[in-house]
Amino acid sequence: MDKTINRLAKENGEILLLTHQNPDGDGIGSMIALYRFLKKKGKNVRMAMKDDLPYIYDFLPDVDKIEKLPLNHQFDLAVILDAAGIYRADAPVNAKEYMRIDHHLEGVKESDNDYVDPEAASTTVVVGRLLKKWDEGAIDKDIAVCLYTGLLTDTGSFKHNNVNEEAFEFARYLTSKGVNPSKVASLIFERNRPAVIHLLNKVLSTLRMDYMGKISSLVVRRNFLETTGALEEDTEGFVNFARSIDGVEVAFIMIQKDDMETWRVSLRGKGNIDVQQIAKKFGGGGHRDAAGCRIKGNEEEVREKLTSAIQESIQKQLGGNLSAYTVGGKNLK
Ligand SMILES: [Mn+2]
Repeated sequence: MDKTINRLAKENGEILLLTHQNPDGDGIGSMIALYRFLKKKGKNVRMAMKDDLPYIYDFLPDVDKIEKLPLNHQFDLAVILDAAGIYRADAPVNAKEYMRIDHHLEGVKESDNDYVDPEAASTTVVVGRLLKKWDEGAIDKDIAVCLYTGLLTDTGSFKHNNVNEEAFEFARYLTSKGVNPSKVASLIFERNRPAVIHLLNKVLSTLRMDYMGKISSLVVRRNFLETTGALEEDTEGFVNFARSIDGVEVAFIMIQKDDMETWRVSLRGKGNIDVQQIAKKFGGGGHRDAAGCRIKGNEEEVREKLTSAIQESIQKQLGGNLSAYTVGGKNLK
């Protein structure tokens, strides 16, 4: 952590902050929090990402300062937040030096100054530690709101099994800095457009249960987006409906991309199965309970591939002891 602070503190050139493609609350929150802090420290800093800002995060400060990748410019230092490596920016990034601040399992070592802790509930927890150590007094309400946003979204509103003592301690701390938890939650989760609920209706109708109800899956076809007028980013969190089913060990949602043959897959576990291992088989990654990957093929092929890989993983990870781990699942239809 000290190395990371020292490296940032001594940089007097141009710093670029980045996050991953399909940015989420943790990526955006940690990027803006660090941006505002570095500005206060008099640094020459910019932010950029490849995709548009999901509108649910439009209440965060300085979102209008986020530039679009690629930038035709060389920076002195590029820092990617909440991502397994600079490659996750998914666009060319030109800098003399690279650095990574993150909480994902595994990933690329960008420099000796990286700060990665897979035990942290969110990247904003990691950034919070850095900022507190560097200059606690510079953490104002705006920075705290950004940090809280990452904590809230990456823990699934404090429901996922990455929630630990530090997560609550950090939430308490940010509240003391002026964050209103109810207001932030409402801004993020309670501004759906009717189109999103119409989309959800279509997606839920694709529900399929496999392997004695231990695997559940959902599909988002491109035409669902077209007919409802909803956006791909609106599918955020849909996979949790599949996960919420009694007896399910692994849930996934597969989202069809523009080219019609690529599927963006989100996998979710309930603590017993490490879904990051499954995503890894398809070139993806993530965390124990939440991971993702991309697979090419037609809908049925991809769904089958995933289902059999998950089944294999459940057998391997739980052995012959399936019933011992699974509560419920008796009343499945
Ligand atoms: Mn994260």
